[in-house]
Amino acid sequence: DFVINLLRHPTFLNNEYSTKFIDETPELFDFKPRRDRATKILTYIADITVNGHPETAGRPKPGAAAIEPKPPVRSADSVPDGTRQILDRDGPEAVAKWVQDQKHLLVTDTTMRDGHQSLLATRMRSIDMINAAPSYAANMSGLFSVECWGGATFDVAYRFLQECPWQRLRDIRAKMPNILTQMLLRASNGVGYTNYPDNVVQEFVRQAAETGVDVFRVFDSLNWVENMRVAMDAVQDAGKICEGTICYTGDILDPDRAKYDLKYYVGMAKELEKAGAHMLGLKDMAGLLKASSAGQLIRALKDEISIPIHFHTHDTSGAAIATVLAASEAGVDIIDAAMDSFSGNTSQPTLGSIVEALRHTERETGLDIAAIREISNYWETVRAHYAAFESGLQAPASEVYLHEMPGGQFTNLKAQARSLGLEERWHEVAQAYADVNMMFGDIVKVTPSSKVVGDMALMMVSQGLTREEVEDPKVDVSFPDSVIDMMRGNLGQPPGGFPDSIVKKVLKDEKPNLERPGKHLEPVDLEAVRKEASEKLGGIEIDDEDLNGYLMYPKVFTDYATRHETYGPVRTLPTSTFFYGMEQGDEISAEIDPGKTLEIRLQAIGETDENGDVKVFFELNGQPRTIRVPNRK
Ligand code: BTN
Ligand code: 3PY
Ligand code: ZN
Repeated sequence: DFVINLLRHPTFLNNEYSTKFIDETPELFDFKPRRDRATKILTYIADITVNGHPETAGRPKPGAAAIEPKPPVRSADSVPDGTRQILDRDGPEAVAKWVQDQKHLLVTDTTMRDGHQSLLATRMRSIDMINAAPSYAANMSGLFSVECWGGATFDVAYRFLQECPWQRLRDIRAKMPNILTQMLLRASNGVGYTNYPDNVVQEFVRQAAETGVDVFRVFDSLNWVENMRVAMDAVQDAGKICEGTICYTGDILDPDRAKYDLKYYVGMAKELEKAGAHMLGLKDMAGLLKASSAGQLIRALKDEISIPIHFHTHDTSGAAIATVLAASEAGVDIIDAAMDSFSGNTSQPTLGSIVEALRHTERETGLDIAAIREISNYWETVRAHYAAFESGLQAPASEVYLHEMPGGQFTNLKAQARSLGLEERWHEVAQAYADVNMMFGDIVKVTPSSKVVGDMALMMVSQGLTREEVEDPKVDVSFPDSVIDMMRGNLGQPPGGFPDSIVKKVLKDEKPNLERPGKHLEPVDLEAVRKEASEKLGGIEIDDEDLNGYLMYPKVFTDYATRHETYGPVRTLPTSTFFYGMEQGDEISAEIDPGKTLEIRLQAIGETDENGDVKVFFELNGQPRTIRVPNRK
């Protein structure tokens, strides 16, 4: 039955479906009664309209700028060739060679990943990205890549946005077929916070490559190359671009931070080149590389390795553009920037301003500034809808050189501090963060090691503990689980190891594991896990993408899948409706399949009845529909 239904389905015949075709096409299951997707979506809208969305309750509301975002113009309907065609035609080494042959500075746009991760707690929804993708394809084909996947976006898509990260990737890829898509991968920590068994990492990379990632920026949260090889090898096996990445910390000019000197970075770069990296990523996740040292570092790296260099930084200090220009001057090949309206502060430096700064110079980017403005104006209206997730950060600050928090963590930790009632004591948290770093032996702080440092800092401020007290063998301290886990060696080893005294204090008599964590993790039986996930979800089919979601985050995935069963493809709703529901008289469209659009009008909201339910009256494609939801307010 099923196969015949599938083959006859018009979308299948037209070859225009995107992912989750089976999941999203219930007529395939017509032999099995279930609620249709329109009813599910109306139920979601009714529920949010009556009860509000839990994530936006009590937060600032979108202001007057939050008009419905109109996709930016396209200069042409045909799509010019870009970097993607080089990869597909000639492979990753050819892309690296092509990059090196370019005189101009190449640019990666981070808006769809690090931009919103660093400014809006990673809450940007797929639909807002997919609507921009055709203009990138038409007008921005000179970009090196668009970073649009990985990091925290994977988890947040399932957990908070009720959408499938794989589908996001597939849809962006389909609408932007000429620009390389880039992801951030935490090596053996995948897109999670813990070390996964090797075959889980390998399977994740294989699937990401198949679904649409072209460039994998692979880093380790303690800069341990040993712990990066499994992921790097998997990227190479998939025929994609492996950007082996150094995380930058400290200050190469500071004699007191000699652990992270020029020699250290050059040594790590050579190791990564030897491990088969097609490019070197230089990831300055906190924005610590100063303009005064960038030239020296980039020149030294250029002298010592022969692969292209891709520089990433954050503008937390307000000085990132100076560093980018210094790196450009020193010959860096590619830099990261965010579209203007998603740039600055804890995000990347401003793309349009970098383009302008290099105009009429040897390194002129060739990007079209009018197209950049057009796209940035679109992102500006998109951003207005996410007012609930703005951090309220008012100004850049040099305090970042004290605490060294990654841009993607800063606002998160601030929110955590707020929830613990420590908001007015933020500057103490910043100082504690710096103290914990030194207590742990001066380590790289980036997900997940940054979370460990943050957990410890919050604990110390809330309990009024100083570094001296924590280190004092006579003071009894109950450490956060994440600290115990890291001292056990479960995130690997930093250069020189963790200081013996702190390991002893945390682990007492327990001996840490100094080997690569993955070495001690049994491979996962993938088919058994697929079966387990399916059984937990009432027997639904678990495809390879779902399986990879489940492997990273079992509970987050099953919660998502359960809600999906109730609410349907809510990813197709406009962002205003998703977070705030509708008002009487509002009309929206939701394209639930290519060419299949629901026209939804909210006619009226009834009174709460004696059972505590509310009737919400809709018109769906011109036909009246009534949905009853509980009033939980
Ligand atoms: C989330 O909870 O993270 C988002 C998914 C939506 C949850 C639904 S929205 C309608 C209903 N009201 C709630 O408070 N939760 C569910
Ligand atoms: C992440 O791992 O999500 C990061 O952005 C690290 O900087
Ligand atoms: Zn970053």
